[in-house]
Amino acid sequence: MKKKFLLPALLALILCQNCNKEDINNKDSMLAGIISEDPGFVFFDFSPDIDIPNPSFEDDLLELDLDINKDGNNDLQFIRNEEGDFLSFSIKTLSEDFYIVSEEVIDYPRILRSGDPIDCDNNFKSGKFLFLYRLWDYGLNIDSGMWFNIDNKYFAFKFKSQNNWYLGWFKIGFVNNNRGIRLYEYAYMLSPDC
Ligand SMILES: [Ca+2]
Ligand SMILES: [Ca+2]
Repeated sequence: MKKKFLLPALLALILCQNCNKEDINNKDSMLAGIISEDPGFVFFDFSPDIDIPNPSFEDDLLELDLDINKDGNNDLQFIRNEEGDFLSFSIKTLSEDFYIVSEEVIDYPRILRSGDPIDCDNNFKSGKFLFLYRLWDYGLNIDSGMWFNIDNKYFAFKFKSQNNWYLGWFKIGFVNNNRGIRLYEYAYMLSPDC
């Protein structure tokens, strides 16, 4: 009788050698832009999307604090800074338990496309990160940053809450000829081994 169960078990073992580390069911990873039915998965859609600056507000909205996990403490700050001939967009983590996946050498949020894997071993950092800046100086146009003309892509984050780790993605874009940032939606999921 026991032999009957041995073969399927062996097969499962062999198949699992090929288990994809990027599989959405793997608790240590998730995929940018992909919505899961996992019970530990939270999805939040801005509807309507939020633009910074925002013409529907009386004052131009230049900074926006977000409480990603709705625990009463803000986690992320989006910043639009325009002074004279200088315009920049950046993002800041507001808690020491909140991290963003950054490029290795310079602190730009890494650009992810839909379906790109987000893993615990990505280059997570806290602090302030630049999306892009534009400077008009002495008749020269100086552009820097990796997020120019990106109309909808993702950056990844992780945070710790009540001793649990969560991995997440955030969908944003730069609109109006790179003069505005648009926030679309975000998601996160429980990822115990981060
Ligand atoms: Ca929070
Ligand atoms: Ca939206």
